[in-house]
Amino acid sequence: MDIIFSPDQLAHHAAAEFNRGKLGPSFEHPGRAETILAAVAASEGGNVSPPEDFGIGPILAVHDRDYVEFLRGVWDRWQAAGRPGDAMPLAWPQPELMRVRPRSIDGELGLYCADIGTPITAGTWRAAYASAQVALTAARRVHEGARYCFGLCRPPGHHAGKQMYMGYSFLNNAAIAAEWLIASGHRRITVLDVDYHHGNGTQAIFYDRADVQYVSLHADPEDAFPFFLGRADETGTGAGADTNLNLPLPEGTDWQAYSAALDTALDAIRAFGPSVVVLSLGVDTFEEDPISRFRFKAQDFVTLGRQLASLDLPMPVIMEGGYAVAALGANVASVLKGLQQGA
Ligand code: SP5
Ligand code: ZN
Repeated sequence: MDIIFSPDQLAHHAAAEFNRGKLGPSFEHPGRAETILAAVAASEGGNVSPPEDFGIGPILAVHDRDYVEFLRGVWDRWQAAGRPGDAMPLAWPQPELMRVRPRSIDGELGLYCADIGTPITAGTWRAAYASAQVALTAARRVHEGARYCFGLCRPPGHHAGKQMYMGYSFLNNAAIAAEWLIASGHRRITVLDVDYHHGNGTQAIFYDRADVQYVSLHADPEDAFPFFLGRADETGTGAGADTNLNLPLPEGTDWQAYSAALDTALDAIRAFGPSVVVLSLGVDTFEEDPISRFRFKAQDFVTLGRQLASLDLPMPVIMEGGYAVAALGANVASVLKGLQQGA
């Protein structure tokens, strides 16, 4: 399977992240991409190519222009204001505060940011832009006839909304790929999200869309990040009624229980009838993941790949989360191996 990756993606490097009330090292760091790249390049025969540059157009097909301009320029403005650390908001506009655009950069950060775990650094825009181009390139390879293509996206994307960043995500790589496939003539696309966390951004982007189905298996948001979206009763709206399927699962879910829910997900995808499935692949379902609470064993990732292959559909594979760095590369390689072995 071809692998798409750009060294620009290493340019985002958050100094620290708040976790459990303490400032510690960021779980999402460049080493993740490096270890995934080493493992998949070894197991897939070293077939790594850089992304093509699709420009800003396909990004603006998903994200609001003011948000994209903000992301592109915020670091320079933060620097100009003489700030010594990574860019973080000081306040967030809860519904009781008017959502007007403040002049202060601290306030403006709060307008677009939704958590305290996603600092902006000198290389954030460069890395996020490259990550989106990686997803687009993987989508184009599949559009042009490849069965699978691995887009080694990093930073991840599935928490990013049209004008919102959170959960280590700035640009929604999977959504950008799905929208590009629709623009390229596909009539129905599914985004299947197997990251431990609910892909709130992807869901929100396509919630009223009849042509893009979003299907997600994830930790119940009553217990886990992103907390405020991902319930089973969120099924889509308007023209998108019944094109959203959430399958929240309890903490401690192991492969056996997950596999049964995945069967439900795959049935819904077959009923929708997409020509391509964009896979949002997180391996933070692993039992040793430091921020997650599912119980996948290493070998379960091969079985996951095989079960996904039973869909018998072309699939750009878009990397999302996974933070158990020692096993991260092997777990991703296992999914790709399982996909190619087939059901
Ligand atoms: C793409 C992706 O996987 N994003 C995940 C973002 C999760 N950010 C919140 C992390 C909070 C970790 N706290 C867990 C405490 C467990 N002891
Ligand atoms: Zn995740």
